[in-house]
Parts: sequence; structure tokens; C-alpha cells
Amino acid sequence: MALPTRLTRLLGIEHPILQGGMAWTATAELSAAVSNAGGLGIIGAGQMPTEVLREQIRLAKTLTDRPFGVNLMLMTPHIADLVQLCLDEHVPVVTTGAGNPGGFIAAFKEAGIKVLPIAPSTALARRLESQGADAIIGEGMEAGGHIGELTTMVLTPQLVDAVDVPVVAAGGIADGRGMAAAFALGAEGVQVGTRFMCASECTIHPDVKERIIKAKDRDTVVTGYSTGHPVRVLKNKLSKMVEELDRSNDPAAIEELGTGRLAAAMREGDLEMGSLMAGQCAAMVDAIQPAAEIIAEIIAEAEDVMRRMATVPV
Ligand code: TUI
Repeated sequence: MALPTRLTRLLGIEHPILQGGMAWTATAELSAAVSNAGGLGIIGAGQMPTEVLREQIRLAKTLTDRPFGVNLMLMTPHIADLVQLCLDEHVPVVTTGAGNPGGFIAAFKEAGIKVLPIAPSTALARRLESQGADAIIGEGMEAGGHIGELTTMVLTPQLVDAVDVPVVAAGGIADGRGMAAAFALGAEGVQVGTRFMCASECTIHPDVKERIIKAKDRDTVVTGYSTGHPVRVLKNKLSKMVEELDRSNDPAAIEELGTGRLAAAMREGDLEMGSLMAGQCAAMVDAIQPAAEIIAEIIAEAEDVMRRMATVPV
């Protein structure tokens, strides 16, 4: 991928690979490693206190000279403070998830910050493009964490048809085959989350990395439909309890049970009662590797697949 594309030019990166901004998981260390390897590292702000995010952004700036991003989770109660912090710190790129960032886009643009919202539907993508989004990240329901309804396979080409800005495909992409498939659907880049959870530089608990490496194809489940914001997680005791509460249609109990569970999983390694947010492609992750190696493998494999496909008769 030596030739610059619209997306790599927009972001000032070498390879069109974004690292998912996963809460409690994508810290400055991981993000800087991805950016140093030519991708776009993204700090997952999640529900971080503003001062913690400030430290993370400043740490990333000491660890890399390259562009990096911050993912803002829009359901966070103090989201306005986190937006202001990104403006004050002149973060190069902001991605957003779990809501509509329309009201914040103009301020980011004025500050010269690139904005890439995650959109689970064409209607929202169109609206965000008209409000100034620089690109759209289309995340299919193969992804881990909070998900929309559509798969990457059907969402990506519809987004490509719906907007003129570049589309980044996310959800279910862990290797060069997935990247080549995303390109075939018209995406100009990919966002990879779960595979980067097993990067050497990712600071999550080692037991979670091991659990991902052991995961098989049907080891994730979507829970929390009754709350209105379903999440994909690796199956465990907590996911079974939440499924039970979904069946009895008790969203308040799910919210209460869920409090602090993502941190318990990712930081303390609570494999049974932690929320093990991970995508379906957990089953495709089979090693802990440096971020640079992950990126080099994905790029080399995508190039190989695309070269071979160029000679396939249809
Ligand atoms: O945001 C994510 N993934 C996440 S956020 C998260 S933290 C969390 N914890 C518990 C419950 C909920 C969240 C864990 N994983 N991915 C991006 C994403 N964005 N997926 C879906 C959406 C989305 C949904 C609705 C984006 C926009 C949207 O707009 C609705 C509207 O208001 O128009």
C-alpha cells in the first residue's frame, strides 16, 4: 500500500488501517505503537475521567510523532468535557461511537481536527457527511462491544453508495483477506479492533488475550438487546446472566449488573464476571504479536490476495 489514497492522505498515515478505539483497552501505548507502525492508533476514551484522558493524550504525544486519534463514546455523561479536551489538546483525529456526533463536528473542523464518526446505517452517514464528517467508519455487527444491526458485508457497499467521503469498513476484519474484501466492497480503509487486543503493546490483562486466542467461531454472543444498546461479548457467566435478564425484559437490572464490568475484564482479567467485549473474529486471532507485525502481515496478505484475484476468471 505504498501509494497514497484519499484516506491515507486525509489522515497523514502510511497504511489504511485504523485501530479500533476500544474503551479500557486501547491505551496510549497501543495507539502509539500502531501509529509508529504506519497505521492510525486510536485511544479509547470510553468513560475515562477528563484528566485521565488528558494524561493519555499527552503520553501518546511523547510516544509517537505520527498522527493518532481519540475515540469518543457519545453515551458518556461528561462527553462535552472530553470534546473540549480534544479541542484544547489539538488531537489530530477524533472518531466517535455509540451516538450522533453532529453537534460537535463543526467545532472539531474549525480546530483542524479530522472527524470520522462510526455509523451503523446509511441515513446517519448521509447526515454526518452533510455536517462535515471527513470520512465514515461503517461498523458491522460482527464487531465487539456496542453494535448496530447490519453486517459489514451489506453495510459497507451501501455506505459507499450513500456518501462521497471515504468509507472505512469495520467489524469482522482481522487479516489481509478481510481487508481485501473490504476494498472489494468499496471501502478505502479498515478498522481492526479485536486483533489489536492481542498486540504485545496492548495493556489489557494477559488472561483476556489468552481467552481471545483460544476463542472459537461461535464463542461470542450479543446481549443487552432489551437495553437498546446491545453488546457483543465472549460468552461467560456474566453473558449468561445478562441473557437471562434480557429474556425477563429487565433492562434496569442489566445496566446495574453491567456497571464496571468492562474494566473488571480488561484491567483485572475477570474472565467469568467481566464484560469480555470482543468481535466474532476473536476466533481468527491466534498469537500475541507486536502491532507493527500485525500491520505488516495484514498489508502483505491483502496485497497477495488482491494480486491473485486480479487473475481469477469470473
Ligand atoms: O461504540 C462502539 N462500540 C462500543 S462503545 C462501548 S462502551 C458501552 N458500554 C456499554 C453499553 C454501551 C456502550 C463498547 N463498545 N462502536 C461504534 C458504534 N457506534 N456501534 C454502534 C454505534 C452507533 C449507534 C447509534 C453510532 C451511532 C448511533 O446513532 C444513533 C443516533 O442517535 O442516531
